[in-house]
Amino acid sequence: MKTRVFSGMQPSGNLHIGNYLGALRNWVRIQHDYECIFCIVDLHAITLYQDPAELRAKIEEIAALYLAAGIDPKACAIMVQSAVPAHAELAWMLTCVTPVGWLERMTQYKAKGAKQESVSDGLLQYPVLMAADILLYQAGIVPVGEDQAQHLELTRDIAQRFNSLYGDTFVVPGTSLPAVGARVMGLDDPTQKMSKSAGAAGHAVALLDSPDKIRKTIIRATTDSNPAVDFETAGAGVLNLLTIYQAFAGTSDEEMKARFTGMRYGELKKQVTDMVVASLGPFQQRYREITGDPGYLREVLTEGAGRVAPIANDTVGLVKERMGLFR
Ligand code: ATP
Ligand code: LTN
Repeated sequence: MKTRVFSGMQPSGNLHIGNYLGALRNWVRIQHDYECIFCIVDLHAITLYQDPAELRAKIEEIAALYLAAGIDPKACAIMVQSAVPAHAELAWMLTCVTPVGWLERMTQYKAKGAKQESVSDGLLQYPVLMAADILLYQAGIVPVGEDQAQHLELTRDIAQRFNSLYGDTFVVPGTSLPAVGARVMGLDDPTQKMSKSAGAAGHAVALLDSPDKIRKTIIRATTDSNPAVDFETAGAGVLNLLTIYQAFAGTSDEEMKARFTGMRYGELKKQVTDMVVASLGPFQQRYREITGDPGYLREVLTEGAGRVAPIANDTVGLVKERMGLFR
């Protein structure tokens, strides 16, 4: 049997090049090597308030972006988390084997919680639901960006704790990070990771931004006080621009040095812009084609949920058996 892969994104904002380079692109690369499930994690999105009408529209937008990036719905299941109730059911069972202290230590919880006046219990439980997503399908590999590495470590801890309390039940999953682009930084502030929910103009390049908007965002990107590119002393902003170029172009480290050493920042930004615009063009064209047929999107999501539900239900059945719950 092929190893199973599971990953997901929250329908909580506009997908950006960090989401693409850190995760989505790698899903496309590995989709034929494994049995893949790609999820739109709407239950995660509501850990922070979402406008209901916007959330519903975003769910379909993310599905269309998965397809536009090249995910093949015949080879992979594309599904919405809330369409398979077993995600929430398993999350509760895992909550009961997870010490609160493990959750309070999560950096995402601390960062997102600090921005809220009042923090929902859901925000604290967020990584347990993520563990449920993965363990429900006995996934062996989880391709994500670097910011999710801590949550995956917690998933492994939860799986191991459950296995030792109740007997071998869950596959303990591995993390898969890309070599280049695992952590794309904000263009306005290269000390912060590029994030969907950051919101400030000039922070991110969204996958659906027009060429003109992309150009304006990259031209304004924070650099440093050097006059030109020097790989030894470059600040985080310049390194981030170089990473974005390298990730899209697939250039080796040596080629990057040969091409960019001594280049003035105006020219660097122009080359990065051209690379990003050229890479996103075909992607945006496919997105327009896909969204022209909303019936097709719904079909893909219904079929995806139908395909994975029996796997999810089997796991919940097994967990109920192991824990002594009523069957
Ligand atoms: P939010 O700001 O709403 O938390 P986000 O931009 O962090 O959103 P997620 O939906 O949380 O996006 O992440 C989806 C995937 O994209 C995850 O695998 C995550 O690791 C990856 N990812 C997110 N931001 C970046 C980034 N700046 N660089 C590389 N990968 C990223
Ligand atoms: N927390 C993840 C999204 C997510 C996920 C998952 C990723 C929810 N469930 C399961 C991989 C596997 C994030 O990117 N913010």
